[in-house]
Amino acid sequence: MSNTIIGSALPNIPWEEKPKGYVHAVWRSERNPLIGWNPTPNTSRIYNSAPVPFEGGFAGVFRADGRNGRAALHAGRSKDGYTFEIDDKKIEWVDESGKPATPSYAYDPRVVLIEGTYYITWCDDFPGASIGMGRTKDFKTFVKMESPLMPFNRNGVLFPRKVNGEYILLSRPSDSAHTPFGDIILSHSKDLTYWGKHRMVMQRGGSGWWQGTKIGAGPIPIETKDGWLLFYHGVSGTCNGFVYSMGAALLDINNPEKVLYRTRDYLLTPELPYETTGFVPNVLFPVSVLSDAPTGRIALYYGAADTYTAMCFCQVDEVLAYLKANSEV
Ligand code: BMA
Repeated sequence: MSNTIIGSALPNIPWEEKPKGYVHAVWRSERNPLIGWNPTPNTSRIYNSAPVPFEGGFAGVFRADGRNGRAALHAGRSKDGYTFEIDDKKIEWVDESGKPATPSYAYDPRVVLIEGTYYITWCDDFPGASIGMGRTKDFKTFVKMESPLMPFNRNGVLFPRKVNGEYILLSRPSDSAHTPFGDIILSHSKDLTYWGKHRMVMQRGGSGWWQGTKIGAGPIPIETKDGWLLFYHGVSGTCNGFVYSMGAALLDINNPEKVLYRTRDYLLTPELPYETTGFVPNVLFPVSVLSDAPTGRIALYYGAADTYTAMCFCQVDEVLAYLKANSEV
């Protein structure tokens, strides 16, 4: 048992015990990759996706690259969090007045339940990379809301509750291409429409080269008694292109722009064939977490090699202890 996570119980969280002899704080699912090539007739790759608990099982918004190579968001469902039924057709968004509002491309969705509504953020076409924001209650009707921030921006991640009476959004200002820079910024809003009071949270760099080129928020932060646990991606530039790894940070609970601890070394980096080989080799991109407060279990979905959906696990007390003992802020 654990009383560290402040949140709901999720007794049906996908879970596998840490393999015997494995020494690190985060371990991969034995069932990876969970989604492979050509998962539906009209999609070639589904990855960087966001399943969440829904009606006793799971539902979510999935990033699917079509057979024309273009990225779109698709709705999907799962009974067990391991096997998915994902719509072959992309989500058709409507605006607040019910008019069609489907973006020309969309990718890397995050989904969070706030006060009974599921909010979705993604990388949208403004035109130009920007953060899209929308909502659903049933994963059938999706309403596109106002863009929270100006382009160029990506990796928009909402907090699961207001902090000091305001919604909080993490973002990563960028350019429209394969951005060679990037830091994590935080913005405040009273109504999810007007955003301001922008603050720097974390910058790329530090002694570890794995996060030297750019960083971006990953899944929705997990509320713990010690602070907000944020998993994030860190990118290293090599002569053969970018390498995406995963780290974590602990942000102050009432003042989340303040970083209390941050992993000096990566928690996971591309090692296995489904991470090092695929459409874009050497990408491990964390996007979504499930957590079970009573046990402290965390299951995290990540995209692998811009091709596969994969999962890894950790226990909140172990990962926080690692983070505190191996921190460089
Ligand atoms: C980023 C985004 C992600 C992708 C990553 C690695 O810029 O496009 O969707 O996983 O690059 O290619």
